[in-house]
Amino acid sequence: QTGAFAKRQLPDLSEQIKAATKENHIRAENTQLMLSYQKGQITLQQYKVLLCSLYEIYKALEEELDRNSSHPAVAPIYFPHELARLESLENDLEYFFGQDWEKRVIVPAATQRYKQRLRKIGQEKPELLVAHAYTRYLGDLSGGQVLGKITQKSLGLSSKEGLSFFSFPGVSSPNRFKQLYRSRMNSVELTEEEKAAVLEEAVEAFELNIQVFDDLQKMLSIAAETDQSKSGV
Ligand code: 1FH
Repeated sequence: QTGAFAKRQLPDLSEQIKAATKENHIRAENTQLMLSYQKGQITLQQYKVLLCSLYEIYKALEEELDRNSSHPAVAPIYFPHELARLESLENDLEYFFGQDWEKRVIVPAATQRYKQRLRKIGQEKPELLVAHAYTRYLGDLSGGQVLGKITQKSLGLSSKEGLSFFSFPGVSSPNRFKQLYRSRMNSVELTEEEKAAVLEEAVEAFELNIQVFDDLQKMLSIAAETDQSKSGV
């Protein structure tokens, strides 16, 4: 088929990573926590524990991105001004938990594992950070925008208070920014071996997210049972 001089066009990383994680994305959307979320059944308690986990995850992700910001596989996808979520999460946590929010952050085991994975990669294989940054940031710029509106409505929040996680003041068009981000991902120079490892890590990143959602769900149902027994039901 291909002529001797025709160079076979290899698919871009952005296309490969999307295809590689397609099934995991469907599974994530179908975790129990997210199904009730999408139906607008999120409670304040659920949202608060989700914020706690997101805080721990973004703290690790963004500290590792910052530390590796001049690494050749990180520099092209390093957009702290446009994307950084840590400060907005801190603001939201303070809004919901008050001044002493730091003492009240509780996360399940899956969140600890996710965090540890990010730390390890930041220290040992920074070229894999792109997989994690892609999974979180492009997700937040996609489905996250819908989730923001659902959250506001479900919790009956009037202004944007407690919802800064969902807003990206530095991104005027999420779609155009996603295009830019994809082109930057595609400009990262990776060996075939490294590229395969990035794809594998993206699948892992989705799995870690799914485990966090499942763990949060479990944590919340245990809390609900305890409340019931306390009230003698
Ligand atoms: Fe998503 N996502 N996502 N998503 N998502 C889209 C694109 C991405 C939802 C809808 C969409 C998660 C969750 C949810 C990514 C990661 C993650 C798009 C746009 C939509 C509509 C598709 C397109 O452009 O073709 C909904 C709804 C979700 C919750 C109910 C979680 C699992 C994220 C990972 C942590 C990524 C990386 C993309 C970009 C794909 C691309 O390459 O273009 C979600 C599930 C959120 C469970 C919270 C909890």
